[in-house]
Amino acid sequence: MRQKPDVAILVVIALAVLLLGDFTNANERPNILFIFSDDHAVNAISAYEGPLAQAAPTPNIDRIAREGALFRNSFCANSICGPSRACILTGKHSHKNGFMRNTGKGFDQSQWTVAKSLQAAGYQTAVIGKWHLKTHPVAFDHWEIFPGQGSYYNPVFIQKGGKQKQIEGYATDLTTNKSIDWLESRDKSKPFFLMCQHKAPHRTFAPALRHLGSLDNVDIPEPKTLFDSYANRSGTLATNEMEVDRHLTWAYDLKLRNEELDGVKLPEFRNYGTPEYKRMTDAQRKEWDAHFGPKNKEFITAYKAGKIDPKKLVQWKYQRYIQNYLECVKAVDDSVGQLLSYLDENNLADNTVVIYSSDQGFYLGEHGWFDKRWMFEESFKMPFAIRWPGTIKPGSRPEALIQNIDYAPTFLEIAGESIPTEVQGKSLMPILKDESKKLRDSLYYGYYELGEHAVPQHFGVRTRTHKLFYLPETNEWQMFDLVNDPNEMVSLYGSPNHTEIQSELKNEYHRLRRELEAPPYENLSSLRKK
Ligand code: SGN
Ligand code: CA
Repeated sequence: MRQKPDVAILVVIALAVLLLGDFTNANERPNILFIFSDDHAVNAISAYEGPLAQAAPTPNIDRIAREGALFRNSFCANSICGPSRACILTGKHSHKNGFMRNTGKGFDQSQWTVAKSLQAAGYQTAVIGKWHLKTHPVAFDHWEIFPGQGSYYNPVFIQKGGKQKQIEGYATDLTTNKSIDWLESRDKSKPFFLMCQHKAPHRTFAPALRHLGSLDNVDIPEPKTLFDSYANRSGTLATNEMEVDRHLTWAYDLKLRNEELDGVKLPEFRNYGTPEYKRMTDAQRKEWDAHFGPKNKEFITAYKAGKIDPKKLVQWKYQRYIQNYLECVKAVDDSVGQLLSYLDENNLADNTVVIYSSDQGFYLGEHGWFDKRWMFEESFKMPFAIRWPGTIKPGSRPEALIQNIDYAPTFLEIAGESIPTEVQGKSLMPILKDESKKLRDSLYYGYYELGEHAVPQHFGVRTRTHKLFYLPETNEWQMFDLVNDPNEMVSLYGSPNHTEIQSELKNEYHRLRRELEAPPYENLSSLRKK
């Protein structure tokens, strides 16, 4: 009889230990803050020390790189928005997660995602900002997303439950503030997984009012390939509709409205409208006009006087484009600064893994282009900076080839969860612990889009030193030596001096396609008829 109370006490103690153990464990599991932007090229991040680093520093993104690791060989699996996001959520290539193009059907929410695993493991999950997967987020305790591409000025947010609400302000700032509000109001007994996803610096490149003019007196260098003739590569390059010269539209992209033309007929004029200008409040529009008005007048006067020859015109367009783009980046960098400060002030910095990335790269005038899609370096590369105090050595610069399909398994390993066998990516954990480690020798790429900007479908392989890709529509192969021709100006495919590397790359391409279970090339004519 005397034993009973002892047993009860033991049970209570055991339960307390178990509960406490669980609780401590939950608190110890690292938080994951994933800060993600849209179309932010590595060349526009100063930590990457590219040609624009001096003109447009990004001190806050650079802080993540300084205090953690910066991956120079980080790539997407498919250089376009929705597909990149689907690769991130599923850890799988586009042909496996089904979201192969922006123009396809919505993301299949019945499949496994990293958010589902993290939520089930007790993480509080949230996504705020650009989503672009058509079907609403699943496995996020909180979400507030832009419909489709979203807008820069006074954007509409769709809130969990489907209600839409327009909010006055600038999209990047609103996305940041909402992220911080959520961090404040979350259940603090649980670890968190927050995806803070900006619209910027995506087209139409509309900067925040506070950044207008901030680059006026800065010399922004032109890329070496701004006047690329597209010789020595597939003829399809010359027919892409993403040239700074011919396809950036005057009012929409370059902020020179019809009303300001003063009777001048500008070349390549297409009326795309002025959606952001129309969205502005009177007060916002006044500040916008005070900035662009006099500059536009000066340009039109010079143009009328015949002072702007075709070459100068491209240079003017490039400057106008890049200024706006880089000014959009400034607000993204501010956002990173605010989020890092929030972590510092709330004693969260030590136990939060912070990532900065963007859905794909972007052409900042290289090859005469804007936009993305191609497997060429500028759009294939994704920025990837990651900080995790105590695990990642500050200032790490891993050389490993990584891809967006690796993020999901990495997040799972950070959270101590197992990685489903269907996941095609690999956890970055070995590299986070030791920057000299590598995951693979080659990467597979597949681009499936059919229309906009007229970039053809292509599929390829990239190694540390070379790249090979195939264009089914024209039945062409392209091959580049990335060491001797880093700007990818001459395809070596078919060159008698490179037969050995060519067959090695082809074998590797076919091996990857088999390993990843890539489907046969699509029948494009029947797809286009649909
Ligand atoms: C929009 C843009 C394109 C851009 C695609 C894809 N046109 O359609 O220029 O390539 O998005 O971008 S716009 O007139 O709407 O600005 S993505 O990042 O969402 O994939
Ligand atoms: Ca994008």
